[in-house]
Amino acid sequence: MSAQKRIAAIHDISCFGRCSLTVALPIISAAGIETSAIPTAVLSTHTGGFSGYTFRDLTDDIMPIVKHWKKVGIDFDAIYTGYLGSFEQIDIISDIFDIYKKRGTFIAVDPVMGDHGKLYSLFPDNFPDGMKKLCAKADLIVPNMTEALLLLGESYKEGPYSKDYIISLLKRLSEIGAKQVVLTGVYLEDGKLGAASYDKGTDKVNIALSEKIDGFYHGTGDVFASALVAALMSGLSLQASTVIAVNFTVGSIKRTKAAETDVRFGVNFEEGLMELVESIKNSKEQNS
Ligand code: PXL
Repeated sequence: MSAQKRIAAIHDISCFGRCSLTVALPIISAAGIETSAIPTAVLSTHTGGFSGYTFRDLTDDIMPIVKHWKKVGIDFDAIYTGYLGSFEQIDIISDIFDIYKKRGTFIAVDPVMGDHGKLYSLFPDNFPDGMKKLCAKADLIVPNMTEALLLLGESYKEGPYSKDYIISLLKRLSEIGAKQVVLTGVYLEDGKLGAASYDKGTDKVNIALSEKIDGFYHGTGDVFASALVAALMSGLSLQASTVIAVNFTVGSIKRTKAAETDVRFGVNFEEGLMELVESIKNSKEQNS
């Protein structure tokens, strides 16, 4: 049996609304991976659709936590970052990457910045430039279409997209620095939705599509990226991990739609965790 993997997840805690750490910790842990956390901020809810939420910035706590971990001698197989609490945190996270990259840690960056063509409300206009510097140090980046175009400094357009356009985006995103890119919110025709992956090492592009479920469900980017990281760190290929993450996300949306839950409350990923673990296990067995 291989040694248990250990990941550090660096995201905010939105206390209600199923996104960021409240999603990353259970999903990655369910895959049998030890998951540590650094909260970048604490909010009463996420910022998508709620008003009057509380926000406590934890910028000053991040480096002391890492310094303590270093002193105790704690290493990580992967670091997985998401929503950051301030612009200043970009430089701090970049320093953390430098510390752990030397030790061979896999760096996954979900450049959480926006959706539907718009930067999230709390971020300044120059935030994408800072996030680009973090993406340059990553092994894997997982932007949605909005974040991809913010990173490339291009204007957002609605789909359906041509396959050539998606391939061109993937390749240009990989030129920022990461060997692996997984782009979400991809569709080549109406009624379908999924993700496209690109591995610079093999120069292979794969597109994993599923049926599109109408409506905007909050936190699905975090559910997807957490499942992707869980599958990859379980030893699966980028292509297999992307398919598993698409299916897990779609299943979570379907359960939420069937229950007619308020879309701001996030998606029911919890009842799909057993299936996620099974699909990771089956995919591992098929390849061994
Ligand atoms: O799901 C991304 C996310 C994470 N954290 C906070 C958010 C959002 C998206 O709106 O507001 C606080």
